[in-house]
Amino acid sequence: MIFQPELETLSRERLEKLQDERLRFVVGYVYERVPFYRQRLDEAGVDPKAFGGLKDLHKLPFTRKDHLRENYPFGLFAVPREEVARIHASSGTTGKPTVVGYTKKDLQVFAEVVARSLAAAGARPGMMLHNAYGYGLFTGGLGLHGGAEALGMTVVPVSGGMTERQVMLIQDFRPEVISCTPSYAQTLAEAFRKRGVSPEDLSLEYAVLGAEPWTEAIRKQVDEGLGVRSTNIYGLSEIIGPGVANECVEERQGSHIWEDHFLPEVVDPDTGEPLPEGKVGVLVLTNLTKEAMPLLRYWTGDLTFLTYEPCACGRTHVRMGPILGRTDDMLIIRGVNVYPTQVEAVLLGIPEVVPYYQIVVRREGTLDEAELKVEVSEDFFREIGEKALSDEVIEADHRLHALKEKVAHKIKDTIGVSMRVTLLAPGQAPRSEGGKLRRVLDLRK
Ligand code: ADP
Ligand code: K
Ligand code: ZN
Repeated sequence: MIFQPELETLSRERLEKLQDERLRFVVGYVYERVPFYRQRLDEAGVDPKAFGGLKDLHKLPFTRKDHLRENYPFGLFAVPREEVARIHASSGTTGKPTVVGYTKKDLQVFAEVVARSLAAAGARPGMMLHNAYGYGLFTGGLGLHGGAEALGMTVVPVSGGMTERQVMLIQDFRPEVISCTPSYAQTLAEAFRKRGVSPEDLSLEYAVLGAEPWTEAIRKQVDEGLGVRSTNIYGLSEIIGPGVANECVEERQGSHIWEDHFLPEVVDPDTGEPLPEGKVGVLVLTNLTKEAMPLLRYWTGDLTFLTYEPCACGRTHVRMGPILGRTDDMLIIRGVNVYPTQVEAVLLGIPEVVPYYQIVVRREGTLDEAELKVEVSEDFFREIGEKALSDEVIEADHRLHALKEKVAHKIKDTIGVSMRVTLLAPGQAPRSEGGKLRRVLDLRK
């Protein structure tokens, strides 16, 4: 089923005409309303009145995550605060999170693109959605929720965590569709297997998985473990949230980007030059219809490629490949975005440790496990008698044990991710040898 067939199957010619009109409009709109864009466009020598639409897209300056941080919280809003109907913020941010806003109409568009995504994933009006994305400032939970309601589904707003309860609700309520991160789908599959519940006994037919990178190997596990056909949902809060793109369940060969709202490009990560179809580079997205906070050429940092080949499902919108990696140092741990600098900020606030640290991420079973190795301060080390910091010593010394707990709690409270903390003696964490220091060891690949 196609949710908005007239829009999702527009001919390339008509789609480009629509994009061209909308792009011209949005460039003038942000120039008039957002001082940041007026300045950026002036600097780039772009006069909105002379702007040539789609063919001049490459002349527009990029918008980057730092620009959102620098304009924290509402500096990029294009409407008065009173007209903002909802605020979200990027997951796992501390210090200055990236804040985004939506007008009533933006929320309607958000619901529509998620409804398109759900329909592409196999969902139908009347089906039940078990929505295990986190609710709150994170766009996942409320994003899927609004889309499911717009499609006419029955929504179960379970949110993340409490696997026992989820397992029970899925068996009792018998939903046809589930939405969550791919790693959480693996966890649930594992939980059902342990209980001896076979996939044929589960009501689930479709799974809509996203917010973190995943592979065909994970897809196979989830499909077999839950007895579903799973598809990829892609999005980011800066652009709208989940529902920027979704795979069609028929083909599962790339995710259709809802191009009448989000204009995609793939550019060279080093030069920013647009790349031809099929070449891997950074995905750059421009909001064509957003009112509260439209972004021009937003640098997602996500590496992928585009294909304009017609899709057998009938949708004409361009498809993006899977996310192959990121160009910045952002980590995604259980769907939550984590920057090493956030960890550093937490450590700076704890006098007994120094910001010499390393984050090690492993995949244990189906879940991401993060370990934070951090050095204690020299003063603190002297106080505890310069003992070798073995696990036994730490467990036996209440000061060391308490410090370990304190670091773990602060990390969890501010970043939203649990990390196992390992205390190191002064001088034991890796130091830069002149080059870039590898503070992150991602062993999941
Ligand atoms: P979301 O609510 O979609 O997780 P965030 O703004 O918190 O939004 O995080 C967005 C980032 O999450 C993206 O830039 C990308 O790196 C990652 N992401 C989202 N969906 C996917 C997906 N389907 N595959 C890979 N990475 C994804
Ligand atoms: K994410
Ligand atoms: Zn398709």
